[in-house]
Amino acid sequence: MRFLTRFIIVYLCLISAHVHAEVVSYQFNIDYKEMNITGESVLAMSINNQIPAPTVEAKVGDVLKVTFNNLMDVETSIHWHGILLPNDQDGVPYLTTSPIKVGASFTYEFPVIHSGTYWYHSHTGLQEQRGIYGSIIFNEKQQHYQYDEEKVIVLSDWINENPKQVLRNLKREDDYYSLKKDAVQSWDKIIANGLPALKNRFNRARIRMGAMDISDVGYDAFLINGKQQSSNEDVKPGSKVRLRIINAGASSYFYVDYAGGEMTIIEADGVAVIPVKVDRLRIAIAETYDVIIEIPQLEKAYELRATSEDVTGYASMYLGKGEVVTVKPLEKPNPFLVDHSMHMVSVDKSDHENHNMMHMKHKNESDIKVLNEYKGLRSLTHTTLDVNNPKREMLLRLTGSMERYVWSFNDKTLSEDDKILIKKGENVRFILKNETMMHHPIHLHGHFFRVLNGEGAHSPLKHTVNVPPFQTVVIEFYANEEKDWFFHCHNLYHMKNGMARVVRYEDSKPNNDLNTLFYKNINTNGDPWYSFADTSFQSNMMAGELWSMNTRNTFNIHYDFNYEDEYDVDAFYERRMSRFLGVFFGANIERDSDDVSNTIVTGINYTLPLLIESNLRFDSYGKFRLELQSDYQLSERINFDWIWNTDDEYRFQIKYDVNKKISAVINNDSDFDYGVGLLIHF
Ligand SMILES: [Cu+2]
Repeated sequence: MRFLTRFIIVYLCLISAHVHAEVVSYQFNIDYKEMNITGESVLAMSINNQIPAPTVEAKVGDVLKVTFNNLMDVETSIHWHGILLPNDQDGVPYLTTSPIKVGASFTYEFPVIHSGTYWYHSHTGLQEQRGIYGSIIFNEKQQHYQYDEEKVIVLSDWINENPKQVLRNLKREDDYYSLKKDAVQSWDKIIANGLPALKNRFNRARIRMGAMDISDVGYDAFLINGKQQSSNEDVKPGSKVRLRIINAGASSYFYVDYAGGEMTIIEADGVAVIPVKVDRLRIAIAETYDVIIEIPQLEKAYELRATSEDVTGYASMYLGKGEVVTVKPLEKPNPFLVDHSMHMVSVDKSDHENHNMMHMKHKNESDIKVLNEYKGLRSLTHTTLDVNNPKREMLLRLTGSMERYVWSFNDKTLSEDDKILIKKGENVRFILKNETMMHHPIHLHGHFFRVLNGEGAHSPLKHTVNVPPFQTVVIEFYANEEKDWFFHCHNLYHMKNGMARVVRYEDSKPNNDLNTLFYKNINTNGDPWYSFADTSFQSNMMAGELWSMNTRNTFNIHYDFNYEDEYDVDAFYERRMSRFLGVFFGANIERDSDDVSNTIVTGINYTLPLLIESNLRFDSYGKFRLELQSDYQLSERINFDWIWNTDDEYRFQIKYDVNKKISAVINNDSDFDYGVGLLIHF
């Protein structure tokens, strides 16, 4: 009886709590917006005509109700990044939630059950790069931090080019943006960096690794709250300001520096941590950090600067008024003296020990404190999982490379392997082993996981974790949800190119047509083709290449023609078996003076150490031929390539890139002799 009474009281309380929950509503329009950030007018995407979108703010206990009207002529969606919410409100189009169709409205509604700084963004195509992102503040019922005011700091990256074109460029050429970023790793610079750099490059080539990649895209600007430069004159000297820093960049990591002193981290990914002071904050894509800064007593304008990790640009916000106090600019990382796991190969032993490139310092600021991959980041509360739960452990290798611009888990893209099955009630542990040269910010929807960073019971809870090149990060979480949750690299271009999975609770499969459509779409459209062409007009010949590729297949047509009656045409289909091995078959038509030969050919392409491409082929006349080729970037714009085969045919070519569309070439070919001309890239 007593139990029943208590039960009824609790039940009534729950009802009244629900009845009294305040509904916080927003009405937003998603539409195109003409933007001009760097002198070029660009059709971007905005929410309520703003980039970033307006802040969504509510407090724990509220019900959030946000309606979006899609005024664009393409469908869209909104994902609530880092928020715990019902599966059908998560906003991954088709997987969990209906897309917001053209001309339609959609209302997301969910209870706010935890506090923190988060963000929302489109999960459709590459729209996030175009501007559909905004901040979320969920306030606690009772504030327990001490500060005078707070500011939201949304970091993002901006490119004038259409993101679809960006993706195509990355598919075409692994270092497409290096010229734009002033980061071409050419031999003249390697030599200028001396013996350690030469050795380093040789060692990399020996294990078939190309130049170091820090970032994929060459951006036109980096933004704080949509601006390259801004100021906040109203902050008071001596006051404490809470900054809610969100990295909404599509593919940029940032360093945040503050000219007024240290920053005290109080929350990471919206979760309270034991306060830790840093001089510089490094923030991976899609993470959030809350820090408290002090505005010095002296009335001046103190710079808060977000520098992209590749140090190709930055955005500044000035806090306070008066004389400007700037941040000491970061030095560009030297890619020539960093090995494949981003360790310094410099001869200076003290530098060599522990500092990876991300913490390369200005020579006289050697005591700068930056959190090194979450070491020293400690949750305020114990986060240990119940040891009695059944356990599931999975190795997820982060795989892929810049060469074909394919990114994957365990060598398989989302379209090749779509699900990771787990069960409710398990302690799930993912071992994330990065086998690539790039950082990957890995994000799980609808959950917080512990990052096993050596802090034991205080391991921090996060929704996004950075996994550095050639390093392993272990995460674990208690599986207390249901249905399907997206799990992916938050570098937008990596996600789009395969580094994604669905974490499915196998005991509660979603059962609706929408979800079925998601998997159908992956199968039919999940591996798009990209087509390219090169053609050259030279004094001695015309040559060209047309190719189409997706994750594992390539169709290639190659031709040479000497303006008389000699030509050579190859048409091949190649299947990529691994990063280094491809198997092909096709046909060759060759005409020398008056002799025409048609041959069926098959063979393998294999990348040899020192990055020499070998092609071993066997033709219908029973003849073998081995062909070798390679190329070297001599200077920023000059490239040398050679090709030689066992029929003693050869070609040497020097190419000067006028721009990304046109190169001037000069070559010597065993069949066509010397020539000069132009090479055009389509
Ligand atoms: Cu990635």
